[in-house]
Amino acid sequence: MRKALLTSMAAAFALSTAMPALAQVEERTIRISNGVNEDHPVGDGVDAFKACVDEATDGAWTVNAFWGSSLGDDLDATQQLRSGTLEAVITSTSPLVGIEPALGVFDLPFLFANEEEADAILDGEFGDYVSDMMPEHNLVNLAWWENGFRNLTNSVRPVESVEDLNGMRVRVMQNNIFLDTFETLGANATPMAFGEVFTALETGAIDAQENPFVTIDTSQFYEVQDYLSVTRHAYTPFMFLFSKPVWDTYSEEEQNILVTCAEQGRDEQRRVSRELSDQSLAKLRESGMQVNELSEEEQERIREQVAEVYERHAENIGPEVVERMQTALEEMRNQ
Ligand code: KDG
Repeated sequence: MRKALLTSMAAAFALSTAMPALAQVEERTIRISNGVNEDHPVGDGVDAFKACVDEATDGAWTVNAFWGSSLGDDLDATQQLRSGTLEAVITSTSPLVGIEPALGVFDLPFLFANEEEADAILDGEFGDYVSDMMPEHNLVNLAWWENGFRNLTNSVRPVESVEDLNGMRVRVMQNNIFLDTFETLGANATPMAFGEVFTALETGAIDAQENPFVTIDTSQFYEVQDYLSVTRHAYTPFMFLFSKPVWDTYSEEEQNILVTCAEQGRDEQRRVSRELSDQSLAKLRESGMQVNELSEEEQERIREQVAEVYERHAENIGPEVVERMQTALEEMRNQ
């Protein structure tokens, strides 16, 4: 529904921009909350979004991005969108499962094999299916951006086998599936907002955390972590969420500018995220972190141990949601 509506709107927008008059827009200010820092690839995506909006509105809109959870963490900022007191947030899906349980499907361990699968699912029918669930929560998902494949860092020991996780105090996002996954692997998992992680690692309140290389790099976790184990145990998407109470005050033409420019920002953000990932890994090595890749057999042992997580959480995520995801993945892999 959403895609068909927007496709027709995009055609109308393209036609309108072919006309001599610029899009008819009001003066607007859009504040975007981010938990990551500005030098994260999300910063490049926001710059591309801003440039697109500036051109489409001839400077009528002002876009102000806020970094490092300065307007609140993912969940706090998202609640502000729902009440219409903040325009936008770029957030992981994981902390939002209390608002929409279906988002938990993305937290199932080892769901995607690579970025190509993630893009195909998120930008295809399944991504629209999940995005269409957001308006009932007073939210509009403008586009899927990339957080990325998650890897484990810690300050205790190299994690070369599942047993090395025993008793390790691992911070996880505020999400029962991540909590269950790491508890199942023998760790002592602690849910925590992203903005608190650096200090908790620095003070020794926790031993470990897990995030993509570019986040470990741009949040300077290498300053307070000694070991990095390449696990790629989950792929987290970002949602570029917009407040529906604010969205409803925008004209169709203005709404289409938001979506078109968020998708342009997405393409740039994903490009930079993938380009920087290897550079960030090299920087983490240079910073003195001891990096290890888990062997294939160890990765298989972890996959087997966490397979039960799917059964335990399918009911809460929604059996139809899990089934649609698995069907979409099977169809893509069998092409
Ligand atoms: O801006 C996003 C961050 O707030 C957070 O979602 C990043 O992956 C993340 C985490 O570990 O919380």
